[in-house]
Amino acid sequence: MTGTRPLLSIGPKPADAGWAGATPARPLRTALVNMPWARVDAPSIQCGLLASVARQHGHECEVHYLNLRLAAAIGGSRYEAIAELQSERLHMFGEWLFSYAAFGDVTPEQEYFREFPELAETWRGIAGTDLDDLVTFRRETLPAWLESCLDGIAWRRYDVVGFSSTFFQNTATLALGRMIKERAPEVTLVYGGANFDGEMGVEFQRHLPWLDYVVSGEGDVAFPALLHAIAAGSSEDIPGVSRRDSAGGSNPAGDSERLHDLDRLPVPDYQDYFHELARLDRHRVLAGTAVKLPLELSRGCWWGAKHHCTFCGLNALGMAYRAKTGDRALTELSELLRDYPAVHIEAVDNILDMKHLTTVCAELAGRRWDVSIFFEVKANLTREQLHTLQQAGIHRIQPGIESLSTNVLRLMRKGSTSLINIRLLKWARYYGIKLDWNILTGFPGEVDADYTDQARLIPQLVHLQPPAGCGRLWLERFSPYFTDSSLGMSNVRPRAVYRYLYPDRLDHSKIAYFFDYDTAEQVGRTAREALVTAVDRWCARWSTGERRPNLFYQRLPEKLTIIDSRWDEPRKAVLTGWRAAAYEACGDAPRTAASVRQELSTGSPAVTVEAVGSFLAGCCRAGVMAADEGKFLSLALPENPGW
Ligand code: B12
Ligand code: SF4
Repeated sequence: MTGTRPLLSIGPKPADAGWAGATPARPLRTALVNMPWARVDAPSIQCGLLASVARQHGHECEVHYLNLRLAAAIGGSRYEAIAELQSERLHMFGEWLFSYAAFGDVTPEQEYFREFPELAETWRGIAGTDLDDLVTFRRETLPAWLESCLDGIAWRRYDVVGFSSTFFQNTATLALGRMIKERAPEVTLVYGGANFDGEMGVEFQRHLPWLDYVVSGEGDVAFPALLHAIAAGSSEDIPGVSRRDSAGGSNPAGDSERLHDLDRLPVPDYQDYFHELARLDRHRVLAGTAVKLPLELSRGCWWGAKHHCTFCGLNALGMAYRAKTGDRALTELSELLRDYPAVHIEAVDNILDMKHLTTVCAELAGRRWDVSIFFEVKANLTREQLHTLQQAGIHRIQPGIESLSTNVLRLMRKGSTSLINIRLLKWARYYGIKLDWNILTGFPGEVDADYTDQARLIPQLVHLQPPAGCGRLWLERFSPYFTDSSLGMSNVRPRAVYRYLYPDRLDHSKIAYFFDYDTAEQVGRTAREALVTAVDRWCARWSTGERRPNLFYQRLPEKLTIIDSRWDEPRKAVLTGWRAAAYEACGDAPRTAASVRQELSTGSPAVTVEAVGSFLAGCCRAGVMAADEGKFLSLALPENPGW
């Protein structure tokens, strides 16, 4: 807990002091705003949660989904194409589009186009027009749309308007705030969200006079405390809240207090999202995409609290793991599914709570709801655990695989190995669980062999789900690579793109989230290209409409038949006796030859460790088993679906 002074209201639990609905001096009329380019196929959990919190503390609160309005105005497909535009070179196109409305000319458009020439083609794909039209879209269409937002909502009727900003919502958020302040200076503006954490929020506030308050960190305690203070006319310091002082400067106040008992959070209210969707042309807004309901069961990261992955931008202060109880989690999930017309759930947790496997997931498996749930998980889940997830309706996971090289995984402190990651790929395929994963490269300390070994391994894995791609890691604020120069990143500086988005009066090193850096490059081009080519080929095998490559085995009396269609010429091998048992013994977890020999010893005392080791090595040469650091993992899946 970062806050030391008592907050304005007194809660029953000392650990979460400040968390309670003490009656405010007067109920405030508040609004929260979700700006472009927030996704349109899901309500905002930030706004939905803080709206519930504000109401719980006696204030009125409405959420304005202006992202949906823009999608309705320009068409959902075009909106989504801009919002989802990914780029290895980080052009932050959506942010650039609204930066003119926020700040006027920062740099001439032509300079941005010179830095990112690929955008001409991208824009043609999105809008079918040229760069002149793009400039008109930026200078006229979007500012006019913001004017319509200004006119279309009676902002004056609110005491407080709060903007939530994560990802590429920032310039739109800043632009509309400035316009509201010009028109209705009496309305108090509060900014929060990941884009305002730490020194970023302080720097924005120092230079942008329309930011009355900025909340850094979690808002569940700080936001209602701030509303109570505004209602009471108090200027008492609140941890995490920086306020514009009378001299125009800001008054930084550290990080906000965190709620320890997450069961005490209200359920997020998504009504305003569905009302707005119903008011607008739903089909135009969503362009055929299904609505997802965000669900939060935990905060922080139980792995990162012990071993912060070197590239991970989660704020170390927010790493301490807190989770809702199983009962509360189930109640919340039931309420969401009961109250809203959606069957897709997306958990926003950084990592699944292992306790939830035996509580929430086991219970869900019994309920047999027709839902589809997404979760971020740790890659070391076992076959049984993946089975539980599948039965619980968790059909898509992001397992943080990041690499198939044990050395690289060590460099990133992932706590996983090549074989552990392959095991996950294997059993996820067996249970039909879709994976979101990538191969990351560029970690200081990598050597050629880390790349060439992966390139050699990949052709044997083509029956498993490929990564979305292979790309260099991004240096993120708050990550160990950012905070600890001994880890190998030097000359850390804001990514080039920021100078096209924000005026110079803001110190870009204080507002940037993504950074460029120098690092001693040890990996040669040939090794790098070998890996990229192997990944591309793997992806291509899965993207064609043809039959996917397969590697499975049939279990029959006293034999195991391996059927392999990963190659042009399908192959078949029959294993008998202890060899069949040894192959299966390496199915669920990586095993050493000695431990396999031990398992076999009851039935086949005559088999030596050497014989087992030589058989397993032969399986590796045949491409039906993978080995790493003295352990073996079989690659074929059982054909029998009933395991
Ligand atoms: C779920 C998630 C995703 C999901 C879904 C994202 C989505 N589109 O909805 C997926 C997996 C797709 C994803 C992808 C990415 N993500 Co992500 N993701 C998260 C995650 C884990 C949870 C966010 C969340 O919903 N939390 C739950 C809500 C309730 O908490 P909250 O956002 O912290 O909000 C609290 C406070 O910020 C504050 N607050 C928020 N708004 C407001 C407003 C006011 C007025 C006030 C007072 C307070 C306030 O109060 C809230 C409640 O306590 C966060 C990490 C984290 N734990 O926060 C990263 C995070 C948001 N992601 C991040 C990043 C960088 C990415 C990626 C670029 C990939 C990457 N390199 O990691 C992509 C980009 C996606 C895109 N749209 O472009 C960064 C964002 C940085 C930034 N400046 O915005 C974060 C913070 C993680 C990190 N540090 O690296 N992500
Ligand atoms: S990368 Fe994932 S597992 Fe690692 S510290 Fe971050 S959230 Fe935790």
